[in-house]
Amino acid sequence: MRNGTFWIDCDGMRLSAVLEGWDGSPRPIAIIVHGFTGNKVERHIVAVARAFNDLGVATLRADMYGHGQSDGAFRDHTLYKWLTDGMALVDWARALEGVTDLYLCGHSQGGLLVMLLAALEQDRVAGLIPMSPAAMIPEMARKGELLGQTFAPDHLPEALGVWDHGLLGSNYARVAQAIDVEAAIDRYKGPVLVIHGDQDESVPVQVGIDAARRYARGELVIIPGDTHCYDCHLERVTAAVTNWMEPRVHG
Ligand code: FER
Repeated sequence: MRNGTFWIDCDGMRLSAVLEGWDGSPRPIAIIVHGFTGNKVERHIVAVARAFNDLGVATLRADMYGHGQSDGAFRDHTLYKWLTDGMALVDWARALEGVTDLYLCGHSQGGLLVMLLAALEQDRVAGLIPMSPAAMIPEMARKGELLGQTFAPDHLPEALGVWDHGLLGSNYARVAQAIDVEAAIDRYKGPVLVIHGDQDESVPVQVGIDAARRYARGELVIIPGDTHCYDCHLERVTAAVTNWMEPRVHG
């Protein structure tokens, strides 16, 4: 194994992943997950990876099912498929030579994903960093409100249109409706840092505030004046990651 881009198998589907900051010597690793319609080379995803790498933490950024270079159709992706992907990434990272502690970090839908994954992997996850976490998706799906569209939650349309991304099949909403975010929060007892911009146009900042409060060991950093993808103050986001991680890595 070496740093770079390669495939990780998830039950016959290929996930495109980038490993950085790894050299086989003992060090933590952070798995970093992008959001809905996002990918592993987005500016804010790469910037956060750099912050981990600068602390001596290896990073594994991956495109999830139906996104970026990975296999699967966008239309067919669900949070269950992303959870299976996430468990494959955790297994892969844990098997990597020299890996000590495992951290999970994700943005928006990837933030929700790592919150759910931390509950499943609670004995393996040293810390969790949800960024602008889209933790309201399950409740919105149950109400029949997703992507600015409304629908009857018990008679789902075959597909929802997603901007320039084509269609999203109804299995997405079926899965989202079945997910219990509060139970996942309550199951993870490790340290959590939630980061959220207070001008987020996609996920209200209150969602991040509520999640941080509910976690047994939740901390919150609000980025004043910033948007969903941190267009204004990305350096404050990376500083928050650095400040929170530093004593865990070198303390
Ligand atoms: C929604 C609002 C936000 C939604 C998804 C998101 C599928 C996720 C945003 C992101 O990951 O950036 O209604 O519905």
